[in-house]
Amino acid sequence: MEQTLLILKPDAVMRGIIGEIVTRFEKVGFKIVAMKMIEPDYEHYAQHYEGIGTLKTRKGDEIFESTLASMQEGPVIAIVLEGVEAVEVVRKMVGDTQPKTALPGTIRGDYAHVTYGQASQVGRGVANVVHASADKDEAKKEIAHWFKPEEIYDYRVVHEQFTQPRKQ
Ligand code: 3AN
Repeated sequence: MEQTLLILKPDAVMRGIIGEIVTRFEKVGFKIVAMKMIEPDYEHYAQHYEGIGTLKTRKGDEIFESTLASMQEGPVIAIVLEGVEAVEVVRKMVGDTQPKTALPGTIRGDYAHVTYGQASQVGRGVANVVHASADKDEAKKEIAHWFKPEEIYDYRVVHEQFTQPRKQ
């Protein structure tokens, strides 16, 4: 089974919508194999967003620094989700990076409306509720960056039976 990293950003934690967001992934059938509240420092986020995510290279210094500052406004919830093609399905549920263009039904489309333009006017990283790994390689690197192997648990959820061969 595939694993992916999901981060509930400070805006999600401070708005008190942790439960609502986690519920969406549980309803879909993803298994939560790791979860913790954590308030990482600049270096941790620099490695996450540039070392792994190449945000500075792709979007420049200003967006990189404002994103790191926004992420350090409070604690976040880090989660490892496991399921069939978890990386792609979780990204689908998360929606477009810019909430204004994220479709209704996605987390960013349902829980935020802000734009890149407004975020840059006020010097903030766009507050888009969650982060999710972009591809399988990023997921592997991000999970290793946020969790020790012993923080990731192995157990069964009841709906796993529907992803296993049928009993004869
Ligand atoms: P995603 O998080 O959808 O993979 P990335 O990796 O391009 O998108 O961006 C990482 C984070 O940087 C975003 N989640 C957002 O918070 C912030 N960000 C990206 N582009 C902008 C932008 N143009 N203006 C403000 N913040 C941005």
